[in-house]
Amino acid sequence: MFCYQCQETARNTGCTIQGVCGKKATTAIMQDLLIYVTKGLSAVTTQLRKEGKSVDQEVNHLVTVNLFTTITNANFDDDVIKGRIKKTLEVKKDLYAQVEDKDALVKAAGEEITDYDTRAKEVGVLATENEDIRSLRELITYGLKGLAAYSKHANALLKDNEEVDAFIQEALAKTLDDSLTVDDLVALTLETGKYGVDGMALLDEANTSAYGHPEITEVDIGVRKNPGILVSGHDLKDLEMLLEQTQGTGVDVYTHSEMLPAHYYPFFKKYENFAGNYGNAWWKQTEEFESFNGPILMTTNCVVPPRASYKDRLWTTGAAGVDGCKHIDAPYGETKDFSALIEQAKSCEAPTEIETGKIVGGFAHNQVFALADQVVEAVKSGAIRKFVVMAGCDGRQKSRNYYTEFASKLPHDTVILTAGCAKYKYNKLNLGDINGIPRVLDAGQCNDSYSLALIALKLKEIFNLDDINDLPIAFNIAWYEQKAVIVLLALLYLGVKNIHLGPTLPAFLSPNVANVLVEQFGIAGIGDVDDDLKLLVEA
Ligand code: FSO
Ligand code: SF4
Repeated sequence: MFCYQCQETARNTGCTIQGVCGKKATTAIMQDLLIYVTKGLSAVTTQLRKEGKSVDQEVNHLVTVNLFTTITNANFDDDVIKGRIKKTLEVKKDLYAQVEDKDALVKAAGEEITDYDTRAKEVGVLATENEDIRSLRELITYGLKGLAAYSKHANALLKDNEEVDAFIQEALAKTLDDSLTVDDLVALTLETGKYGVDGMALLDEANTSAYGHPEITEVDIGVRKNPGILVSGHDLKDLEMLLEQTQGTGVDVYTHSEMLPAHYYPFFKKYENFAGNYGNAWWKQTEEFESFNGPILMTTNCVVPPRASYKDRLWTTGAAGVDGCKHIDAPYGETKDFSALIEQAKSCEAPTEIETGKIVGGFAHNQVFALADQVVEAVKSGAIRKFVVMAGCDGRQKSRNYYTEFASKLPHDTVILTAGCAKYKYNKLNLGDINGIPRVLDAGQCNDSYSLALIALKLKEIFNLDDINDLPIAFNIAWYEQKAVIVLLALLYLGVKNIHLGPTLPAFLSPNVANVLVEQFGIAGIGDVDDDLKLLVEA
């Protein structure tokens, strides 16, 4: 196996024996094959569109779920992945027969595969020999995985954007096209960022039209006395279905990690058993799931292979999967039946309290626009000197303590804008407020980085600036997996320069590709906290 798609890849070069994330080699190579056949299918659908034929929404959904399944910490179940390969090959074969100009297609489009193990070992990342082409192909593929995940969440709320799907497929097909040069692929990378913005906008629209606009909300981080169910991941539709089905059962529902921002949506506030948030970012789950005592529902990536002590309490849905854990699903638009999970909850003890207090969030675009006068006044008076975007991911590595230290040492006239699970590195530090504006403004999940971009664009308009980079905003972003890649590409597309990215730069960037990012966009790594504070705040 060879996988280097996330920030925790072994020795920051690549996982080759098994994943640091717990992914086995057998799973890794099947994921490679799933990506390969999905690219083949995408070549077919792209050609069909060129020939003026339409592609079913079901095929679009097959592509996005396939990509999502291979995101870091999403799916550890080999049988599920093999099933998806089989299904993809079947759909591809049918559609291939409809292509008129078969000569226009790459090999993968018409390829029939029966011996999965053999072929899987031939089609991985290292199959591309030129390291710059490989680097760009992977950068694009990872961005598309993130975009597919966001699309899938919108799809669950019955919102689709055919243009985004068509782009995902076209770009996937292009990563198998040997005629594309480094320059072509750099251009495709930026175009991926453009569709990243569109994909996040689609999800934002889907979430806010279903659940209202996030608003300032205090979230309890303690526990109640009833048995509970813990919901993790990003899928708000799953949460809604679970909350509906737990009414009157005596079972409380808690959010975990990236599900915390669900509390900010007005819609969910009507559920009295929607208790609070339990625990921290994804990587602490092995301890926190143990002490939660009740069932846990993983709605997306963010799964750490479970300990035996709670494995029978871990359930998955959607693209998430763990060998030996129960999985609940239903087609888009239909209700998932969570009754077995709720039954299990009733027999469990209430959660063990691990923290007490409250955290505040809900600063997505609508809420911040409502506070615009106050914010602009604070900037004009000098009460706020600078905003620092510290969105992104949290992770296991000790080097991420940098972000806690950076946040706590930031001068008192600075405000942190955040989204994603990176916030758990500093959202319980009580950093205070500036004239009533909290110093940590949490917009929501990683996809709500879109809100941060809208806020920046709004400020640019208010201050009448030509360039987003003239705003008093610095970017110090933490990344871990492929959703962060699409967020980064989206920011680059929007013209944001001088983003600091850590705790390490991606291993999949070859020196030449990294240079392009440094020279064209001013991307930089992180350094010493005090030096970076000077660089980012004083400048
Ligand atoms: Fe991932 Fe990052 Fe959203 Fe976290 S991009 S790691 S769990 O912020 O959340 O999916
Ligand atoms: Fe390694 Fe990350 Fe790939 Fe897991 S997802 S195998 S940790 S590079």
